[in-house]
Amino acid sequence: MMIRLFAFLSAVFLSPFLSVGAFAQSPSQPHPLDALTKEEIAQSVKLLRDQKIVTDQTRFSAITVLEPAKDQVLKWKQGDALPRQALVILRDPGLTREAQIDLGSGKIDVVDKPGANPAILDAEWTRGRDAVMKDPRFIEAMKKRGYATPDGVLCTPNSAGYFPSEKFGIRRMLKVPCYDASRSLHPYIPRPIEGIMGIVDSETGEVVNVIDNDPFPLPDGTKPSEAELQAPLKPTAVVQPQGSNIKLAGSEVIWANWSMRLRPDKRAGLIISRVTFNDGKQTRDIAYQMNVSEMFVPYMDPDPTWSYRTFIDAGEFGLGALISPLEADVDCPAHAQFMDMTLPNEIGEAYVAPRMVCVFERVTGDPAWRHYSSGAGAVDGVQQVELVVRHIPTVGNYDYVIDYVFSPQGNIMLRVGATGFDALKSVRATSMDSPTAKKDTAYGALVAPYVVAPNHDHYINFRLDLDIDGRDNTLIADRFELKTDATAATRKSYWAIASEPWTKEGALDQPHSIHGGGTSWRVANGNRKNPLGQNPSYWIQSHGHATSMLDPTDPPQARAQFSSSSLWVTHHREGELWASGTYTNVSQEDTGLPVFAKDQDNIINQDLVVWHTMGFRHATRPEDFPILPTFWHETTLRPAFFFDKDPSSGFNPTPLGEQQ
Ligand SMILES: [Cu+2]
Repeated sequence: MMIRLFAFLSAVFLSPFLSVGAFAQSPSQPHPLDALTKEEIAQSVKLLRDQKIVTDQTRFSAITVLEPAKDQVLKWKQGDALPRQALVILRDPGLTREAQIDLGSGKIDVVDKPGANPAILDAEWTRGRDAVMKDPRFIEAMKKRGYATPDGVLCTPNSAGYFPSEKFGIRRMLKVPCYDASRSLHPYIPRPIEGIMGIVDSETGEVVNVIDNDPFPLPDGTKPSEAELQAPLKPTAVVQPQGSNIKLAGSEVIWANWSMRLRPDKRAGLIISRVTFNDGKQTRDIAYQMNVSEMFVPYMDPDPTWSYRTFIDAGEFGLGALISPLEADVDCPAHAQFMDMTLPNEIGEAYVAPRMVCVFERVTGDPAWRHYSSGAGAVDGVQQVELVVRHIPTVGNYDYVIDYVFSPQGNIMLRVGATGFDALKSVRATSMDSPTAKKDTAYGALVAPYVVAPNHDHYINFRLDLDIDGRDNTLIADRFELKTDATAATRKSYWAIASEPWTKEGALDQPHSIHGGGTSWRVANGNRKNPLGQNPSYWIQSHGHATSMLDPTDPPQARAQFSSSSLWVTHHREGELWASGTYTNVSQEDTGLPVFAKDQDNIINQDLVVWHTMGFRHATRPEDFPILPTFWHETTLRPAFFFDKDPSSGFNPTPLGEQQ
């Protein structure tokens, strides 16, 4: 009998209707991997103050849970004592320190981190902006552009990048471009003022330089006319007449056969841990942890006020720090459950980020499977339903919709949708027929009169600590090989799969898309077998992701070397968390993956971490303007030999004579 397990949602046309669920982190069912509570953040700061490790001037770049060792977490059971430690990154002028605090005993270990630069602090951002806007060179440069005073001008500091020729060393620089909000391109897109940029030491407030090149007058603002606005479609929504199938308990999410734990993180945004699938007989490990570990966005414009724009967003700003509240019926369906989460600020206080994550089920509108039987004259099948776990950091002009999507078939899809708006540059050209058009569009597309969107890349690295049926795994290269037989009377060529283990840590320099030949990568457990005698595995199926084309000696590329490969593999080690290293603000080189992989450890039958760089080149176009329609990219973790059948089908493959 066909079992319709996943047909309990139905898409219908109707008006918005359902109430919005909400819950906060529950302190009642704590787990060692949970985020620090408000009380634990306060306790950490009090201990540091009581022991005179910090002053009122010290800034707290991070106050985060220091995870117990993986061994310890895997042995831990509900009811056991809860090991709790905090990791605090402290910044005083010229000095970075890390404090490890045992919240049980109150013991604190502090180490200096010479030369390390944590993320840009709010206070620095404001100090840098204000210092530039008061600088006489800046005021003079603005006068040349027709601004009698900087009032009404909007200046927004960027991370400065690191360029050895500038000789700033480890100073915490910011670079400050400005915009004219009175001549906006859209209600929230101010028009860029080109050729001017302040360079400021954000810690001292010293304005080191003001670049003032090629002033030209800006045109007036624009806004869409009523006639240009499309008439809205009639509403579409999803109903759940029997309620939600999602169970939330503390940080744990349970849906269908899946369970996982969610944790907010100031740097990563959201960390998902202990991802398991119950196959009806047992609960099986798939991932110990998954999260975005870094994001690199280099722009491709050599203009001196643009070329530094090579952002390493998670380490320079923090995706959790920039998380935006989610809106029902825009960001997530109205029936989604929204989660408030607690994060620390830089003065040592906890705050609640409202509606930071949403969790919902959806029907995709696609068949999960179907078959038309001509004998019966009927279609049999079920519709696909999936679970989405979503958060949306807003990093300057970009909003990144970051989804983890779980299917009843055992798939996990990692999806990133870039929206918001392209970074924009004011130019003289009004069309490609303008005299300056060729020069203006050498590194980007004209997206509106007087506006170019410079081309750029997005590289989002996911740290995937996969544990396929346990910790000891092997990375397998499934190579698609051509087999030929010139003497055959009929077919002369075929492909076959040749599988071999990948033996060492490092970047995988082979294309790894299953499409178009090449190699498909699989994390397998060689110590287990499914009922068919095969080693349970998960394929990592990306879909043509880009890798960085920048020269390896180009300073931005040296800082974000992870972007040179779509897939890296390392041996699991405690504390190796960030693809570009722990300290990326004005970093000189990537101290993450290239360092983690340097000793080329043997990784056969070991605890592996795979690091996937989801990359896309953003060649801009007028259709990106004014608001970028969400631009999706996806990678699928897909079971292979993990099950002995489709786990969603209910089909029993046992021969009839052997059934009990
Ligand atoms: Cu883009």
